[in-house]
Amino acid sequence: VEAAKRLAAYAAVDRHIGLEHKLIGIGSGSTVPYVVDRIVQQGPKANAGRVFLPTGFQSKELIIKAGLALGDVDQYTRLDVTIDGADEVDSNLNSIKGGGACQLREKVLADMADTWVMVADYRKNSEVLGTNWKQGVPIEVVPFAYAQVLATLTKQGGTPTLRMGKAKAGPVVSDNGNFIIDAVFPKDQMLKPAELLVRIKLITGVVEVGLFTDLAKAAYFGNEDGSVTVRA
Ligand code: DER
Repeated sequence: VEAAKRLAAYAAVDRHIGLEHKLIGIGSGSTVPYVVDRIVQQGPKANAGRVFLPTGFQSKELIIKAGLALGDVDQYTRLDVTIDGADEVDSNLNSIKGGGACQLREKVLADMADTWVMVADYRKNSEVLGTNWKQGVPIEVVPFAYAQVLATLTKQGGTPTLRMGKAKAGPVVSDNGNFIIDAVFPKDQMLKPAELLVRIKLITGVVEVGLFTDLAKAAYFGNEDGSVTVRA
């Protein structure tokens, strides 16, 4: 799987990050480290004058450790390119994101980018969302409202659970100080992710939803046989 992640990341960087691209968003998760590796391989001359914006703590550490210039998101309202991972991508380039609890800042940097591209291994390549990713749609909520949001999601046909820490007692807390609810929905709702996104986003207390619709220019999937599938 790691080789497949690397294949996707390298193909996306080689195609979408040229010398003219100076403002670059870096996503979160276990595939984007290969994106950063490939950017570093372009060499110091290519990276001089570039600025890299992170989508969370892990992403920021990646940029710093790679010796790339870290940008302050307050100083920019647009980016040339953002490359990010995904938990699952459907045939229309809609995706479930937030497995790493980073979807709020990830969506900010996706919105800012002229080009937003996803990179993933073959496990994420689906026809319909929810086919392979069984953990549900990650939803960032303010802690004050999580019980009400759980109840409303249930009323709307979802099966929601508050995401609890593994190496931490109590709930996972996002980089923004919020909780994450993972909600599984029936297939008929997952077939229309843009409508589902709006329904969830309108629930009081919801900060952001891990459904990325009508945002991606392309998705790159590394395959076990060493090939790369590009959906654009
Ligand atoms: O949270 C996210 O959306 C991240 O991009 C992440 O879930 C991507 O998954 P990966 O670790 O398989 O790249």
